[in-house]
Amino acid sequence: MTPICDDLEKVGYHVLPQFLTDADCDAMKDILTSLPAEQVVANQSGDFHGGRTVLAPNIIIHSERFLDLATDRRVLSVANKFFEFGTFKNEKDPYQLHLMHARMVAEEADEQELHIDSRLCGVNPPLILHIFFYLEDCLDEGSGATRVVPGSHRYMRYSEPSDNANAIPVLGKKGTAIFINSNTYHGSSAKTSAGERWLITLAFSRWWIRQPFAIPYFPHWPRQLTAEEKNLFGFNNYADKSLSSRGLRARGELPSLVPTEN
Ligand SMILES: O=C(O)CCC(=O)C(=O)O
Repeated sequence: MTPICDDLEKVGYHVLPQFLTDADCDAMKDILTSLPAEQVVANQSGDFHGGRTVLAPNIIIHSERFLDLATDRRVLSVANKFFEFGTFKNEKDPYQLHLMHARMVAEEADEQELHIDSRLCGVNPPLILHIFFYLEDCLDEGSGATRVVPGSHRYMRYSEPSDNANAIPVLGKKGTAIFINSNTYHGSSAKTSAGERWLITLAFSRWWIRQPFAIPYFPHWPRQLTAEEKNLFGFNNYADKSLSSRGLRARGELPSLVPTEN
């Protein structure tokens, strides 16, 4: 995993082809396209995600396949290394699952504004690691491929329209994984080709960052979680309600109002 982490440090991203098999991609896409309408958000023109795009949030609760991807050893070994700088020597569980969602870009969608998902430009030690998984081939201009601005993870400013000139599309077959330091400017490119382009986003953040979705509070997981998975998903990053806000244990067990079974 060293070349991946070297690239994450030097240019802010690394592209790994054939991370998922075609069969994995097809099975995941089948799950996503069968989600009930209330589980997906159709974005409107002017929304952050742009018109002609769909977002399926919190997909981890929909299938063991997504759970397995979020806990994939290959992914976690990159995360272990990525978060090493900035972690105290004896600190346990320095990062947590931040989010896992899917995004569909339909024909004639405009390019997405270049942005950073860490929300803090140029921050180092890095705060968040994103991994994008292509469920479709993105082999040509017009296929909606993710664009990245190499080196922008170090910029002490936010993206501007002029950065578009330095954005390069990540062309790759379905199954490609893009590991990206979440400071790196990126966004999908315009889609002019026919059909839908699906992508899964998986992200990990340092344990003290608020998870944008209430991941440990989902009551119905697709399967029983292991203790290790509960740690990874942030179940132990919330102080118990019986302790003061700066209590003896900064990282307590989940408050008892949360169902502990499954
Ligand atoms: O669809 C893509 O290629 C990138 C998506 C993205 O940047 C995001 O959802 O924040």
